[in-house]
Amino acid sequence: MLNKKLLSIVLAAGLVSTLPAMASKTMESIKKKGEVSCGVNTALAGFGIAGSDGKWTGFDVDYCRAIAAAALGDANKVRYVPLNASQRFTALQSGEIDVLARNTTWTMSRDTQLGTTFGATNFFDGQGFLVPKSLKVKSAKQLKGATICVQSGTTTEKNLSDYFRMNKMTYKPVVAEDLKIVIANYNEGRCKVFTSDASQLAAIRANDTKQPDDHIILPEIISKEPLGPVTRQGDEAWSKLVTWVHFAMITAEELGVTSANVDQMRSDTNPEIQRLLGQGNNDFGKSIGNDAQWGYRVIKQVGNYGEVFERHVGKKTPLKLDRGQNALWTNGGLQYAPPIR
Ligand SMILES: N[C@@H](CCC(=O)N[C@@H](CS)C(=O)NCC(=O)O)C(=O)O
Repeated sequence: MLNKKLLSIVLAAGLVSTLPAMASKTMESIKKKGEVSCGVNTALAGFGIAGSDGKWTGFDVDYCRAIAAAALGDANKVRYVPLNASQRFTALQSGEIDVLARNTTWTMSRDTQLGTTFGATNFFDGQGFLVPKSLKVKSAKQLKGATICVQSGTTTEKNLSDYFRMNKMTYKPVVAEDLKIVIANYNEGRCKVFTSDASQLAAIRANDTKQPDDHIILPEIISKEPLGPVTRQGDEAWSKLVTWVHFAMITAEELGVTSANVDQMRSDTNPEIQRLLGQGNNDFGKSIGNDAQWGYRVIKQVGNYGEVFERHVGKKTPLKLDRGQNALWTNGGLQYAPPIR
């Protein structure tokens, strides 16, 4: 048995280049259950919603599917647990879910005080305001004294209070825990303004208002909302797997590997593609408690990041979102993956 000092000397000398694969309790339990328990939105079209057939779809749902494809070999082996904002961290802390994939903002207190951990940002967002056109408001600066609908247990609530205080304006929050109630409050006029992350405003305008064209999102974006999956602290192998699933999807987009061409790409000689897909002697899965083909399965069964974005929230969907900050770094966006090597 090497003691710590000796181990560091050995590592520094480059005599031992890797440590043994990390064991993951979460992975063990998932294998036993045969499914990944994934915390998702209660009903937010484009991100996470169950259809009348009970089938879950959405951008975040595809993250759950990608994790299941990597961890269990089958994107369908997911148990979806719908959670509102206030319930989500307790569900993770208690072990009810293995991962939370539900527009959750990475903040310092959430990362360091809740026994939870963040690693990937799968959607760069920011908080905005949705208003009926009939209000004839063009800027958030005109919202003095407004009634504003907001969901509790969110960063949204806090940013709202900071923004109005900073701009020396008053407002009346109309708060509810359940998204359905927040939406009903807005649609039934109990508030004039709806505030949340801009992506969620686009989803709500498209799917939950009578006439989407009667509503506009104001130009001000008042916060940074880096949204990403959350895992429990203390199971690094699992947390790293969840993070690297996102990086694999970004890497695939960078390399032009899609769900449609991934089988051909397996014989491509580009070493980056070989590492992503676990070809040749490459096995980057082992160190995250997995096998060499984890990346291949993610792309084959779910797709690369761009495919998932366009499928659920892109220009051809009711949400009509631009890639914006979620474009690849090579296209002027913020989505960037560290190299697989
Ligand atoms: N990103 C923010 C807000 C996330 C959030 O919960 N947004 C609401 C927008 S209304 C939502 O998506 N609710 C969906 C639900 O409760 O199912 C956070 O992490 O606190």
